[in-house]
Amino acid sequence: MFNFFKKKSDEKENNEKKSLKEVLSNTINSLVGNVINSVQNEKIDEFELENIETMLIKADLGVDLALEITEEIKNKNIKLSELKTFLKEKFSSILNIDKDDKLKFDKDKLNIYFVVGVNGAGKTTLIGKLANKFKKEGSKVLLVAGDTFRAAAEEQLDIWSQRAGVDILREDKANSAALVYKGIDKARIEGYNVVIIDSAGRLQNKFNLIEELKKIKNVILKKLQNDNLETILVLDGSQGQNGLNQALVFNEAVEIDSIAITKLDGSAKGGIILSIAKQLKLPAKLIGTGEKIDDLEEFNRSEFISALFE
Ligand SMILES: Nc1nc2c(ncn2[C@@H]2O[C@H](COP(=O)(O)OP(=O)(O)OP(=O)(O)O)[C@@H](O)[C@H]2O)c(=O)[nH]1
Ligand SMILES: [Mg+2]
Repeated sequence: MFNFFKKKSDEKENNEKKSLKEVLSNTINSLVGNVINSVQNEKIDEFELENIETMLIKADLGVDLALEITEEIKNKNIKLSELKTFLKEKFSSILNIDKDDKLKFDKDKLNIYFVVGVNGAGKTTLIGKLANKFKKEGSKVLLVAGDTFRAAAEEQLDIWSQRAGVDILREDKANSAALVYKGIDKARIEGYNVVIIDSAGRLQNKFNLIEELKKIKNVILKKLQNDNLETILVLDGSQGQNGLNQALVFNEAVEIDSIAITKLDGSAKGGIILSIAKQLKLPAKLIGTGEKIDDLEEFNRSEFISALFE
């Protein structure tokens, strides 16, 4: 079997849990299988080059990157028998940005994760899964119900906090920036080592909402001591290239450190991971593979490449 991502012991017990290679099978087909299968001739002709380009765009690499790759195949005169190796090297170099693909974490520090993204991307679910992971690893975890915008958002986070067995700071009719301020104080005083901050889903074109996110980020920065801070943008992996535009807007507003791609179960649009690495030099660090608490994988570049090509 494909030993794709490190198996946790409890995963082995759960026979129903799919391997990431299985979860990503559609993405793997679209990024590699379909591209290679669109070529028949050892010397790739113009028509086949167009097919390759179409397949890469369909795999959600984005037009620019698809064009760049197709041009390179043409200019370097890559043959069909060399295509797989060429793609492997190309994808590896795109992912090989100068940033760690592990979440920042230091057990002796306060680790603050600020989670942002558009409505329905999967922020609150991801927070539940992350809380569970940190709790299991022995951290004292506090969730901050910073989504004070949508009705029932705090309730939803509360349910996740109970599932994960972690604490939550929530307040009715709270101002989100003020609540975050309190949350960080509480964490310091009461010795938490992980704080995960939920935020309201923003349409990236809603000026006020983006301004509020900036306010929260500023509060966090002001409160920062010798802590780790990671601002995580959650993208819906079934939305493909839309994610790139979202990433641009959010990155400009709150400076994103890493990307979590949710709903990659069943999606063929995982190419977005490459396109964001290429355009924004931002690493994917987490992958959501379902709606349950354990449906979370830590992204690892080299294992992703192995899964794609081996
Ligand atoms: N299949 C699948 N569904 C997911 C995943 N992550 C989240 N979902 C579902 O996506 C929907 C939205 O998730 P939420 O976590 O509420 O999204 P959100 O970003 O917090 O949404 P807002 O609070 O409205 O902005 C829910 O029905 C989740 O169960 C995933 O990895 N896979
Ligand atoms: Mg939410």
